[in-house]
Amino acid sequence: MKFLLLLSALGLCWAQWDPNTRPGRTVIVHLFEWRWADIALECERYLAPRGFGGVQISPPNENVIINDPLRPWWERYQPISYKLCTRSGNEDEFRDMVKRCNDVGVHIYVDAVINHMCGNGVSAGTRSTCGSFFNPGARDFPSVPYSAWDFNDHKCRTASGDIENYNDAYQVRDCRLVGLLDLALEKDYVRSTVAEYMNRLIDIGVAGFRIDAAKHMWPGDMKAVLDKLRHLNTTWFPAETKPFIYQEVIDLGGESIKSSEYFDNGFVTEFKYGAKLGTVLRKWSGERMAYLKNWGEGWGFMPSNRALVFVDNHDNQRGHGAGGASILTFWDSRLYKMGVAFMLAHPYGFTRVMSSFHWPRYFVNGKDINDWMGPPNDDGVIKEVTINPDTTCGNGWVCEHRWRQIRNMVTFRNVADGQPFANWWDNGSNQVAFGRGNKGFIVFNNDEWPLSAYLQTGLPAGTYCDVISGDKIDNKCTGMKIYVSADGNAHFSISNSAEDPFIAIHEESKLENLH
Ligand code: QV4
Ligand code: CA
Repeated sequence: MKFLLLLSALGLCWAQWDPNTRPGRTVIVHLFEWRWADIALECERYLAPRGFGGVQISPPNENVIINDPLRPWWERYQPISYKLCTRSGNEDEFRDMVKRCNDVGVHIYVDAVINHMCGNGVSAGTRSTCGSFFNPGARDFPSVPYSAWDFNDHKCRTASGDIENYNDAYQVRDCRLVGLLDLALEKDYVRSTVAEYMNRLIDIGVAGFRIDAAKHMWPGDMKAVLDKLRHLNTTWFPAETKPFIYQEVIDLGGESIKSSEYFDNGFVTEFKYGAKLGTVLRKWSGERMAYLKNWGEGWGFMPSNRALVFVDNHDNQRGHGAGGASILTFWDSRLYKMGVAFMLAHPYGFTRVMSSFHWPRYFVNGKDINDWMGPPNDDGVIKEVTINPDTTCGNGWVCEHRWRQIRNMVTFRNVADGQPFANWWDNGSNQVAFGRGNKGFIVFNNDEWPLSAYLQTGLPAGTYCDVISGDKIDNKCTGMKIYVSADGNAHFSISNSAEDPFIAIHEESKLENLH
């Protein structure tokens, strides 16, 4: 504790790198486009009981209303003001969600769109989700207020005013990303205005922020904003707690801008993670699971204590952003479950699970021309998330976070938290296994033939329920059982045609010996 006090005395408090989840909760879920009322319900009925640490929410600030195409999901990445009213709900509903989720130990992480305002091509008189007037052509956003002085038009050196070359760091920061009006974050007025918006959210009770388009802001400008942020609300957080910061920086290598430039501000999204994991599980480019033995920094990823990791995100699950065709999504459900399970079992990084909505993909020349489609809605009003008797979601919500294989691996990660990567085994091909100290063990068969092996699990002797094929309920296994002998060995048999060709066991899935 003394060390911590010293750190904080030196102003080196590590908090912006502390995810601020409750102890023993190690995973956040992105409830993409959910309404605040539904998130509050999900915190209470599902996320808290299942040990989720938090929720990344869609941008809560007023955005432009786009009608061509009709209400695309990406209209929420075109701010009009920092008023808390969007299709997900109004300020009262936002406050209610934050309080109810915090009260059950599930924290809220806000998607902060602070690099820009709406697109340059949006015409004046276009409506916005809170009815605010604005005029992009005149750079006039009176509800903030921002005026022409507050944008980078004068600073950008490209002919179009848009980013034209991602190898020129000046363009990437000072010009418009796909035409989005670029804020002058070198100005104290803009920094203070952005910080005031984020501080209002901190006072309401949020635990941290995803910084959208962080690559497009100078790290120093962003630090100037972060240094203006208050500590978290002590109703739910210890005094002097800083907000958790994770910055969206797409760095697959080969560009002028590097993720490491942003490490001093907080965590950074590691986009190589999902791209590489998808390639390995699809067995593309000669990749095989046996190569995952040194997964993490060994694969050239950023340090684990700066990495926000995910299998897919709201962009690359629909061909936006980075990752390409290798990205696994709910559309590829069998491999997707394997990928998410691998991510949640492996100690590398801080993990985020995606929770999506369905849309009717329609490919023309290999591109989904429906990639813009927004959330399930009735004439523009986002549909509520209904829960089916089998605990899946209805109304077009995918709810990957409620799939047994995924929610049980959230428990696995929580149980294994802090335990070392151990007992790696592979068959030189696509059959692998590894453990987490003496708390958990997982086995994958991604080969075209059965797996049958005696493996050292590192676990205490006993009968364990496989949490992939079932659950442990009333001290019984609804799925497969695994028998670990006194020396820690167990036999695993996995058919290559199994619905889910992987097995996971952990301390809490062990049956009690009832004498
Ligand atoms: C169009 C033209 C532009 C033109 C402009 C004129 O393409 O050349 O200058 O009109 O106004 C939408 C449209 C896009 C349109 C733009 C309006 O798709 O065609 O430009 O609006 O300017 C999301 C979507 C974008 C969407 C944007 C704003 O992905 O398609 O653009 O929201 O609505 C890079 C970044 C990374 C970014 C990623 C997508 O480094 O930060 O691209 N990811 C984040 C978010 C992402 C969001 C944004 C950033 C922008 O995850 O969801 O983009 O906030 O890799
Ligand atoms: Ca910028």
